[in-house]
Amino acid sequence: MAKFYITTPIYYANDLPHIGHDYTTVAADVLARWYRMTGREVFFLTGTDEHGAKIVQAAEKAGKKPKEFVDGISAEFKNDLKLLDITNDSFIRTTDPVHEKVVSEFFAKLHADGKIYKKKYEGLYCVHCEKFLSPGDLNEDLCCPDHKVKPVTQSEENWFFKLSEYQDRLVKLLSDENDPGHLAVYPLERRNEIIGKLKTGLQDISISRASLKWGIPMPFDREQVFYVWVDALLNYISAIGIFGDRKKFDELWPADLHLTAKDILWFHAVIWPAMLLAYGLRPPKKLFSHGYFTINGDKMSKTLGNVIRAKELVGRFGVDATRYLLLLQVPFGSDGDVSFQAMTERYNTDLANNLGNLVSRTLTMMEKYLGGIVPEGAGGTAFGMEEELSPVPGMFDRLEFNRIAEQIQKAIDKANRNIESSAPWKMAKQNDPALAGLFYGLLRSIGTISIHLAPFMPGVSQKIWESIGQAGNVTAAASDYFAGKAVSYPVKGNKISKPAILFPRIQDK
Ligand code: ME8
Repeated sequence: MAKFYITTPIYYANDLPHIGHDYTTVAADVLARWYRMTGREVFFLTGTDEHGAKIVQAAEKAGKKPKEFVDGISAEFKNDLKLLDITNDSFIRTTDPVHEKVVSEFFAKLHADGKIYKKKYEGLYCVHCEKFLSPGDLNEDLCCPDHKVKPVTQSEENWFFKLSEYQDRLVKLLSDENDPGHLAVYPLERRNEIIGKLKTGLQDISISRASLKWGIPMPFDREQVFYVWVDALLNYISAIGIFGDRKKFDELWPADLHLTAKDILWFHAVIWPAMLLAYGLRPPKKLFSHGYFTINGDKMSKTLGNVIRAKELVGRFGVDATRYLLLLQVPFGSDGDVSFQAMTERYNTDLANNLGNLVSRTLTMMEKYLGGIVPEGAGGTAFGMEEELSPVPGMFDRLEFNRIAEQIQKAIDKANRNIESSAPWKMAKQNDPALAGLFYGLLRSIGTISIHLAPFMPGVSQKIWESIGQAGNVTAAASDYFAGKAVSYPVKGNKISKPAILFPRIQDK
């Protein structure tokens, strides 16, 4: 089976990353872990986008040379990956020589094939978006609607890509599932918006800058550098060696899934596939664009001082809970508000009260009533837990992270309710012979829950798995479980070991 190739947008290295950026990466990591667990070989790519005017400005402000500046930011982004337990297989930087060579060679071919041309152009340029805006894009103050600053009139002789030639082809490959080059875009409402906009017409786009030095020089015109966006998009093929090991490239391309946020969907669903078609490559198979985080209703921004960074979340909740909480605030695909308070509430209800409590009281009572030894089992299933969690695989395929969490919480709740209704403290007093079966079922439930939580909370799931007396790795058990093989847990006679409190309650100040 071909490898599953999943990517995140490469992080723009003009500032320190915040949790909006980490959100996409955590989502990609959860999926990568899920696909590995279910038997796929995965190649998960992330990286940093390091050219363009905004980098020059930011470097100047920091009193550094652009390369020195992006080296620092790229390292900061890598720190976030470590902090969040991200298992990317590769990390690409657009200043890597191998990437720069790919950009040059890719466009040298488009140049030779007549797919690009030079023309004089005057337009309204927003330096923050790094793009020309049409008058219709401006808000009522004649400013860029995203950055609230007036664009500058810029006139340049630039190279243009004949994007307009791909209008019909793009409409077809985005809408027709049976098209051999079909690119599936989710959520469907955003796909429909893209198709609607495409049908109103497509302009050729400028792919070079004459007034900028910090970029990849064009091999056929030394006065110009490539526009940062076309340079950045090519990371998805430069990182897998399009002009290197062709076998590796063919194994991975077309990508199975590009994750993006909604603001950059046009680049990924229109410009990128057109560039690939022009070169003679198949577009990626699937794009999923997620929504935007706001903080207490406001856009995250340094000016407002409301930026939340991964370090603060991990310091407060720990890495596993941070991953869980980041993904579950809003349905993936929708916009939503995040706040420390909402995350703390969710941490206390889902993790401290529900999951933590289930594990803690089950194991405490096991020690008290059964000497901490796994008793004879009542058989394979436990409280219908496996049925309860059976929709989860389909939810992973549809990237419904918040629904997975709901499903898992329902399962935990069910096990907790079983404790309440069975009242093992009374059963123990009465020497009820059913006590052993009840605890066997609870341990089995806890094991099943940890298997399902493993892609979100790899560390905590492993701890829970070991606490019910299991040796080995929870992900290995999960692989067998999802392959439909019998997995033996809990194992009669094994000793359980109660972990330190998994999720200490947090008082919100
Ligand atoms: O766009 N909520 O990089 P980037 C959710 N370099 N997601 C957010 C967010 C928020 N508040 N803020 C940022 C770029 N993101 C380009 C990509 S790919 C060839 C080049 C998301 O650092 C953002 O939309 O500005 C994007 O998906 C990712 O973080 C990186 O954004």
